[in-house]
Amino acid sequence: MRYGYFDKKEREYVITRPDTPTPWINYIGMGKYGGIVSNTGGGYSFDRDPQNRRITRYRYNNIPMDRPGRYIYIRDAADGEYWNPGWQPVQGKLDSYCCRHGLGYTVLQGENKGVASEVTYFVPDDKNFEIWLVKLKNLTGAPRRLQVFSYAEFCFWDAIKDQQNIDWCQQINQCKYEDKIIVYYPHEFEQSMEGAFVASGEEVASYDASLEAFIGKYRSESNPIAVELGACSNSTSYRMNGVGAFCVNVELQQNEEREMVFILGSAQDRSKIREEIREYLRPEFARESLRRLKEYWSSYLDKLYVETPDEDMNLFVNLWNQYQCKVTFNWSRFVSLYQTGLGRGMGFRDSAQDIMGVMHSIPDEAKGLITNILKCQYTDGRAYHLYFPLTGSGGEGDAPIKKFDWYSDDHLWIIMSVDDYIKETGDFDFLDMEVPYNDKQTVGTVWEHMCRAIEFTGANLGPNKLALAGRADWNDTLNLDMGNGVAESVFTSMLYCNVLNTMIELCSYLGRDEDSIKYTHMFSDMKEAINSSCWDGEWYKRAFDDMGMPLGSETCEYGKIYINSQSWAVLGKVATEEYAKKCLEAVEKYLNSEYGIATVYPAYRQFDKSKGGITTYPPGTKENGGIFLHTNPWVMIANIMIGNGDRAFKYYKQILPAARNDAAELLEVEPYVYPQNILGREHPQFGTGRNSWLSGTAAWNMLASSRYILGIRQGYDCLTVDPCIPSEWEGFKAKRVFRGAVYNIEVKNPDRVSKGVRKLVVDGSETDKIPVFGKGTTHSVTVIMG
Ligand code: IFM
Repeated sequence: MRYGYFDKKEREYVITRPDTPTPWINYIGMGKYGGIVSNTGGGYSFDRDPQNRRITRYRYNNIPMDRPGRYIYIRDAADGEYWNPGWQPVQGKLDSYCCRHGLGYTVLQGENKGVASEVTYFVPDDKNFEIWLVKLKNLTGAPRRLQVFSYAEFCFWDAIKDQQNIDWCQQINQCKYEDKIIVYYPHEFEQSMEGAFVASGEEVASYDASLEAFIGKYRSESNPIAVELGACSNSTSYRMNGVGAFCVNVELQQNEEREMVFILGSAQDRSKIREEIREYLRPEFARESLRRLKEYWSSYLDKLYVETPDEDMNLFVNLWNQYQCKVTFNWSRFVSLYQTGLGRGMGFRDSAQDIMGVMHSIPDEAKGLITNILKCQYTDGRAYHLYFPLTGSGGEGDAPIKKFDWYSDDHLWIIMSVDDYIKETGDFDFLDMEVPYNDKQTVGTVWEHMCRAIEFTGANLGPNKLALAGRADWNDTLNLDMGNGVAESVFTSMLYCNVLNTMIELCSYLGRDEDSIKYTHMFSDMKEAINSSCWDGEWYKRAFDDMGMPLGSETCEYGKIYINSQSWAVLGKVATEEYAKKCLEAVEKYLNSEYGIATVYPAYRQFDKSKGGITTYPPGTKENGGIFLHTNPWVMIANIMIGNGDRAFKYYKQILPAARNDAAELLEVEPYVYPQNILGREHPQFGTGRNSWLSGTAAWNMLASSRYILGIRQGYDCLTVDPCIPSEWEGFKAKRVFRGAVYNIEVKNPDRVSKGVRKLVVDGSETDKIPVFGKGTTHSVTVIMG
């Protein structure tokens, strides 16, 4: 079944019925103030940090689901009937309903009793507040008297305390009205002047600042007493719970249309709210700021545009995948409907990867985030697992601590993001920039941070000379450390090889010959260690547990073959040509399915403490044999590295959400973004997706599609176009902005090959390299494959 469609012209996903299988959400904001908005108005807001500066409340895992949210109630004063433009929470009958999720904004449109209503939610100009732009139109031939109510349920700014220490929070909460603004703040808190607020741009007929007064006893958001009675009670909340509820009276003549603005936000200084929002309360100004927001996104997307024979791919590469990359760049794995914004901050390894998904669009912001995460690195090279953007503090994650308190891979990923930034910008000076470590107040250059990351892994090897597993590697749930200190991760060893290759490439380019030689030795040693202890006959083993027993081997009853040690054997340039072909063939044979490639096969059946968290999941779920989508683009890239473009594209297409838009009932999650995981073949609900939006899947699919399938890659002193496409393609066109110059690329594939460039023509002359041109110039690139 279909719940909506892609509106390519408006760059929106349009949801045509409210009862989607799960709430289908969008994000507003640019990474500071913002929030989540579902297709029925559910969701919540926060300012810079959803744990430490929560603005509105959300009841996770609640029945009824997806409540509360940013609600507008419309009441017909003539007969008292009331409804919401987005259907929830009243769930009244609507003559028409539609939700339009756009880039950084969401529009809910509902029609009832001859009144068309529309609410647009967005954060203007990266401010610390959001606009609710409400439009009403009387479609009937007679005048109408309506009442519009706003609803935002405030949350104590520390969202964990809001749940844990209810008595304290409820005793100190204050919520008061003054001249069209309702402000919510704790009675006294570190003498802070911070607060949350809701403001109305219209004359206020009545208001409620007390949630209890607005809702009424034993009622809910679906039937608030104030809305039922047609007036709020002008309440103040001296304790308990706060709400931003206004009642505005509206009279509409026949066919008359009216716009009004409500603003929900966060204030550093409560005394300045009025001044900060004044302009934005005017509908014309609000609309103008929405236009600016759309302009921002056009410029964000403008750096890469492709026209391939595959429409779904075009839709994702040009729009939705790029959009999701920005959301993961903003919020890592911190805040979604599944990551609650409580406890788990931004992921170190996650951000390091997310950065690459936006590199071509916003390299300066990418540099900012790289710098921030480098500050999470310890002097010895390892890194925090998690960090909190508001406080800068770090955390360690959930995996059990036995002998080691570090994850074996976190620190290595940062090498990739730094290298990516340098290739995109040519800003080699960044390597000399000093960034503090998170301990001992020491400072190191970016280059030193990278070297220490390598050295940490090099200094922590196990009995097979492979990287020690630590608490876990990329697979957070593979917890092999039992206290003996000998468990080893083959994946981390391969990742180490991958980033050693990056270091070698960078050293050679920079003429750092000594370093280059050192890293070449380290790479050869590790490659040798992996090939001598981890080749299993048909594929690579995945790890050795703390008793020295292999995981991912034919000899294992469960967990015989794992995905990551096959893809990374190729990505790390560890596998010989023969082994690369064999192990990728094994992935196709044992792990692939029509909905994607599973992490492991056969999945574990019961808990096994020597393996840890992975065995807590039922077979076919998440890391235990589920299709953990983040890993799939790695297999695509590996296939491309061995020239198998047809297979890579098959893997790309089988997980492309747009391609499942007509079967959304099984997928359950949003068809416009990648979910983190899909239940695998060994699960009874095979094919169902979960945990949408925040996943490394976004960045890596962006890379797999644009840089590997289409082959458009940035280099230290050039751009490369080296496609590996389905052999049936005639070619494709692309536009790429690189270091300020526009490259209009045309790839022709007359011989219907997958890979290979026969001729390269730049600005009419045949050449073997696409140079870096000056800012503001435009160039043509023709690539003839063959
Ligand atoms: O790699 C991790 C990621 O950091 C957080 N989510 C789960 C992934 C796989 O375990």
